[in-house]
Amino acid sequence: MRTKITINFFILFVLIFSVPSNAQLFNQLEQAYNIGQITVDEMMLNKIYRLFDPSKVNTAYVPDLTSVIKCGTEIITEYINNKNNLSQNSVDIIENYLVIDEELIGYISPGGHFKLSFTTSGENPVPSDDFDNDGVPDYIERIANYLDQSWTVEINNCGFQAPRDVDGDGYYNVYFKSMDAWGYILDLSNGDTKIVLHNDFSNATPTQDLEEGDQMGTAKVTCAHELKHARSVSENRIENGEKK
Ligand SMILES: [Ca+2]
Ligand SMILES: [Ca+2]
Repeated sequence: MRTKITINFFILFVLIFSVPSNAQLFNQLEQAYNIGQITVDEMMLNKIYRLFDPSKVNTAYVPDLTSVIKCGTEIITEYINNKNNLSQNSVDIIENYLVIDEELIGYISPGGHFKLSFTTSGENPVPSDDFDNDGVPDYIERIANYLDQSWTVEINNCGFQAPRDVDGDGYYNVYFKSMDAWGYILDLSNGDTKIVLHNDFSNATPTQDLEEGDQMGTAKVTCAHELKHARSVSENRIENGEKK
């Protein structure tokens, strides 16, 4: 138990660095909803717009368009929980942001736990630099190593429940998207999850990771954080009596 607490504290400590919380970011928006000034559709759409397309945000309610969102999981989960209360038009708009409709290249992490699906062109390109000339973008190889390291610590060493894979092929799926968050998990209706990470972490904030630097240091912490969300979903469902 002490190890679990130590690791969770470490992840939280690094991630908190100089980034406003979602509660701070959406304070005025939620107040407007609570007093009936805006509908649930307007509230949810503005949160999703802030995550994926800030140019569409109503700045009367969300004035801060520049701060990064450290984790979008809370927003995505709120959408899924509220989906039945939203108009079909709002659902269609939001689902359109969640789809990654591009031809993707697959890469299996060296540890064999993850399948990273990416593209180096289009709307969500990852950096294509390949200094070791092995045909795989170095960005993808580094992210794969961060994910494998997180798996070793959280699943193998600490004994947390492994997250459930979306397609049952044995590799946990990871995607990349251009957005204002560093990452999020998508919790599908059957309890399977997938991780979506920022496509290049150009929105990183200063970290204390001197070895990796700000950009990849933020990526490293985000990999651990989103894996924590993913395996928490599995743990909660098993605690509720569902099968692994
Ligand atoms: Ca490479
Ligand atoms: Ca899979």
